[in-house]
Order: sequence, then C-alpha cells, then structure tokens
Amino acid sequence: MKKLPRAGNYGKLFFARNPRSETQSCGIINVMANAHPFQTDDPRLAPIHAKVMAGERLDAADAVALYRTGDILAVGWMANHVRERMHGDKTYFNVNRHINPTNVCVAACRLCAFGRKKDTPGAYTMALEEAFETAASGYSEAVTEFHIVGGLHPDLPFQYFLDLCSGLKQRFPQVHLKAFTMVEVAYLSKRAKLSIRETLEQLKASGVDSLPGGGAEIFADRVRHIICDHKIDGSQWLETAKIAHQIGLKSNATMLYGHVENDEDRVDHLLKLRALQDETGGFQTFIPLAFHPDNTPLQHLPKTTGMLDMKQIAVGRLVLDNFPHIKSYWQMVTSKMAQISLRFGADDMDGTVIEEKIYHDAGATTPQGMRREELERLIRAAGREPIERDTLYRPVTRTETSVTVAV
Ligand code: V47
Repeated sequence: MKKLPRAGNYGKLFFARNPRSETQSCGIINVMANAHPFQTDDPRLAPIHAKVMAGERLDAADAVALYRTGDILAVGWMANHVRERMHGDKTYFNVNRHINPTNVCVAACRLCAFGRKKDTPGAYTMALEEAFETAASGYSEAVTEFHIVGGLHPDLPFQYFLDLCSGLKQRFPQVHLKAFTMVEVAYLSKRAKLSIRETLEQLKASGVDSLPGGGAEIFADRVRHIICDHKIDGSQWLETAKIAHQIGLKSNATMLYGHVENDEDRVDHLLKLRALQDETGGFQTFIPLAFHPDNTPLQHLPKTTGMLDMKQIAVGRLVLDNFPHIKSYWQMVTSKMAQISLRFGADDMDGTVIEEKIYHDAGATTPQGMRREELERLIRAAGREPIERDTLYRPVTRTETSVTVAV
C-alpha cells in the first residue's frame, strides 16, 4: 500500500517502523495493521510515544497533552498500537436487550431527557409481567444479556427489583443480568434502609450477575453540580463500585463527555477509575458516552464532534492501561464512527440492544437496535475479527439450535 503524505510539516519526528506491517486480507477490504510508522509534528507526543512503546504508565500531564494535541492520527496510532497489543484484531460484541423498567425519576438531572416526574405526561412504570414480556420481545435470536437500568422511582419498593431479577432468572436462566447503575444501587439502599453491601448482596442473590457502568458522568464536583446535582457524588459512585467488586460482581465504568467538563476533569475521572481498578480489578470495560443535548435542560450545548468522539476512545485506551476493554457504544456515536473507532483503541462495539430509550429521548438518530449479522459486517469491514461474547467476555458459539458459552 502506498503511504500518502499528510498535510503539514511531517518528518521532523519519525519513529521506528511497526513490525506488524504485513497486509491482511479480511475478506472485504485489504488492510495494513499499523502499516505506517508513528509520526507527529507535536513535540509533546514524542515522550508519550516512548512510554507507550515501553509499556509504561501515562501520568496526568501526559493525559492532558493527549487531549490538547490536534494530532488525532498520532493519538489514534498509539491507542491502536495498545489495542492490537492486547487484542490483536479481535472485536467483541454481544446479543443483548435493554430493559428500562421505569423512567420515573426523582433526580431531575440536567443531562437527561429520559427521566420524568411521577404522574407527568410520558411517565411509565412496567408491571413485572410487562417487564417479562418486554424481555422476551423484539428479536428472534437468543440474547445472552439483559441490560437493565431505569429512573430513581420514589415509591417502587426494593422488593419490586428483587422480584424483577428473580422472575427474569426463572424465565430466562441462561441470560446474564447486567443490572442497575451504582446510582440506582445507592438509591435502593437508602429506600430499603440497608447498607450498600447488603443491597448488593440481596440483588446478587436475586439474580444480578454484574453491573453496567452508568451514572459515573464526570466525578468532579463542579461539573456534577451542573449536570446531575442530586445524584450521588463521585466518591460514592466509586465506593459503590468497590463494594460490588469486593462481593464478586464485575462492573463497567462510563464517562459522559461533551458538556461542561474540561480536559482536567476528564483526566481526573480517568485517573480515579484507574486507581480503583488497581485496587479491585473489577472493571471490565470503559465506555465513553457522548452527551446528547436534545430535550435536556442543556440543549443549548453543541453536539460532540467526530474528532472528540475518537479522542475519548483513544485517550481512554491509553490512560486506562489496567482496563481489559474499551467499548465504542454504537448507539452513542453512530455505527459509522464506532466502526472507525476500532482503529482508535476500541475493541468492543456493545450489542444488538434491540430497544434503546435513554439517548433516543435525547435526540439520538441511530436505529434503536441492530442485528447480529450487521454488527459482524461492520466489524469485518473495519478489517477486524468479530467475536460474539457474553457479558463476561467468554466466546459464544451459535448453531441453528443452540447457544454455547465457552467457560
Ligand atoms: O448513566 C443519560 C448517560 C447512561 C444522556 O455498562 C446520557 O455496558 C448522553 O451507562 N446524553 C446510561 N448520555 C447508559 C450506560 C451504558 C450504556 C451502554 C452500555 C453500558 C454498559 C452502559 O447514559 C447514564 C448517563 O451517563 N446519559 N442521558 C444524554 N442526554
């Protein structure tokens, strides 16, 4: 493949050729894995590149420099290098279904278009039978995960959530329940007058297998006061995640970007996640979430750009050296950008989803779900190898009549 010159004065800083430069055939297009050498005209990136190549940890100043540089291709090169060192071409996805049992929420976060006050137009709460019917609907293929999140309902008793999980487990014993953000867990513990540990233990006993990464937003108090004033604060989110990990529940972690946060807030967020992961090892995946302003009280803010979306993925991969996976959630950034992100550090695209509500209430224009074949096609067309996984990243094998998880 002929290397095309890029605009600007390159050749000032030029680095060793990557050994993985052979052409690979992926069936749809021919791609070169990191075929071109690292190059940049931003001198701040040279020492970062040296650390990345040596497998050394990046510090706060490095992370800020990655955010500040305009050389997105150099940042992407490094993130892609780390991604390929960890996963080669493997790209994970799952066959999952989202269930949002209620949108009634006491929190009234400015970032959110999904939550409704009780008894206001559009507010809903599923009866348990309705939630079980929803779980079974929408897609003929066997799902391996239910992703369950909802509002902070002021009246629903803790028992509703325990019955929801045990009822789902009874009806769909093979399906993993990835349920309730740290924010929901903290709210349920308050309502049930239980400690966080007791709440998590009861949820686990009722069938919860792991926790999604939502509600983390940005940990910095200054930002939290603007976007989600009534939620638990950053340290409570981290403490709840820590207890979940201690009792054997894996979780994910998110970061909501593209609103009123600055580079330092993002770096602070990433370093706090990395520090907790050093302690517990309980995080599986980091998911940067692009803020969707439509229909929120922050709708005057502009939407995120493609550059920012790719930057978040790449910086996440480079700073979170102890996170096994970086997810590019296609619903958030569109399937086209998610596909590109597979060359900017992401190794996971999330899943079929079937029925997404939270971002669609906030103006997302993506489809609400995607078929497994389409996810595989997108991944192959990026020159990557699609691997269907379960929630714990074990490979899933499908035949006409069965779905098997390698344990
Ligand atoms: O916590 C809410 C975010 C999160 C908006 O763990 C918004 O695998 C953008 O956490 N614009 C919930 N974001 C979703 C979530 C998630 C999604 C996919 C996979 C996983 C996983 C987790 O959505 C909330 C909040 O941070 N959110 N409103 C909005 N207007």
